[in-house]
Amino acid sequence: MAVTEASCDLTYCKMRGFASVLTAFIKERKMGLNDFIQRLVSSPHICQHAEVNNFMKIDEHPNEDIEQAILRDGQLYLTSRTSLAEETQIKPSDFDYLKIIGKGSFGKVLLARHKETTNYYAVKVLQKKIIMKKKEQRHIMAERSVLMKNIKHPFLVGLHYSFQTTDKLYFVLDYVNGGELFYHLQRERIFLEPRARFYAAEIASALGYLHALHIVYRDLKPENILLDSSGHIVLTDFGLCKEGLEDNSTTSTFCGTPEYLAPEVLQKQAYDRTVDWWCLGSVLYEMLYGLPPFYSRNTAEMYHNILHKAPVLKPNVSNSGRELLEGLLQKDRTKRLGSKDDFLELQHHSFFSPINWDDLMARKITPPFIPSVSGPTDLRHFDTEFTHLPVSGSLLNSDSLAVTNSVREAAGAFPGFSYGPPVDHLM
Ligand code: ISQ
Repeated sequence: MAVTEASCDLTYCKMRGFASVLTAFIKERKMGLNDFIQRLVSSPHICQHAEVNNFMKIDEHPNEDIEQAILRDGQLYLTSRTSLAEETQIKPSDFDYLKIIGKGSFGKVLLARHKETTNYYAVKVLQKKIIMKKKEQRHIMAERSVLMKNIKHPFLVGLHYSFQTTDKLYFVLDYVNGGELFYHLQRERIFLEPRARFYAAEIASALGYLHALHIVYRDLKPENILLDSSGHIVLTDFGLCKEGLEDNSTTSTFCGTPEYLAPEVLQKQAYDRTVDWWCLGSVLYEMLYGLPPFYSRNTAEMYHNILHKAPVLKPNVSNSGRELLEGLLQKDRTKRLGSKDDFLELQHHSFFSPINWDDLMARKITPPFIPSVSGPTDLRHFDTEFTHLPVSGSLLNSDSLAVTNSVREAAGAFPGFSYGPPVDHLM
């Protein structure tokens, strides 16, 4: 059959039309699938389901080049493990480890400089073995997934990467060196109200943001509240955050330090996001009065006070300040300030009336105090108990350790942990 130019054009047009319809169809299906998977992976309850795991292939065949869903910069990507590893290619030896700046039961936080870019980071290194012994994988994976949940807020520490070696997990975080808020509070005993208000407002806005993402911080405590070099709040350590709490749901795991523990947590009862408003009340109380609200050197007495005593609110704090503390330190969480409209209730409280919340979020409010630091390597605000410790060489050559059974067991216990931004966003 003779093919005329016109019929060829027609066929071509038809083909193009068909192709574009097909492309649009595939795109739509792909978006639908992405949306579906995104919902799956952002819900820990659903993710734990065997069939969902099977579908996602998250826990199986870790060395195979299978397609999997990853959330990166809030976007869902379908990729293969090997290509992710190749693309991310971030490893311990990419950094110079300069000092230890913090230490906890699972591992340590180090000041590190990325060799290529010379940018500074706080690298949190956790020992898999220890996490596994304490059966804390779920918390740690929660920390990673919380940090990855497209969390970007001016007063929350940012995650740049997470990666793992056989025996360690690494979080590459924003580095801030203004010191712990309570390091400054201890030096000054109390803060005047405008200063306490500024910090409480920045903390509240970070908590309100997390709540909007169905995340409960739960363990707000002095060492998790840092200042950056310009004097703004940075909340760290999402290790004990609880994810996936929808409006009506509660959870009842217990851990944390006693001073700021809400009565419901202390009693191992179910709790919800209002636990964070209790903790904020405790922080604010300590800033204004110089001690935690129910403090006693005797821990049993402190527990008793938390459960049964009203907070002592001496009149050296303004009426609105005392009223706010009373609302936040309400033992019955259903009556606590924030139990109905969450952060909105705090924003509208008279104690915060001098705060312009839009300016606060835009970091436009000048901090009441600027920590004196000469540059990124100025560690004067970190505890010398840490900074004087030698940086262990095992950070670099951890994978050459003798492979014991527990190391072997720990090695595969954190599938899907590693994370890195696209190459053109590196650092
Ligand atoms: C960032 N900068 C300094 C110290 C830190 C501690 C924990 C997490 C992040 C940090």
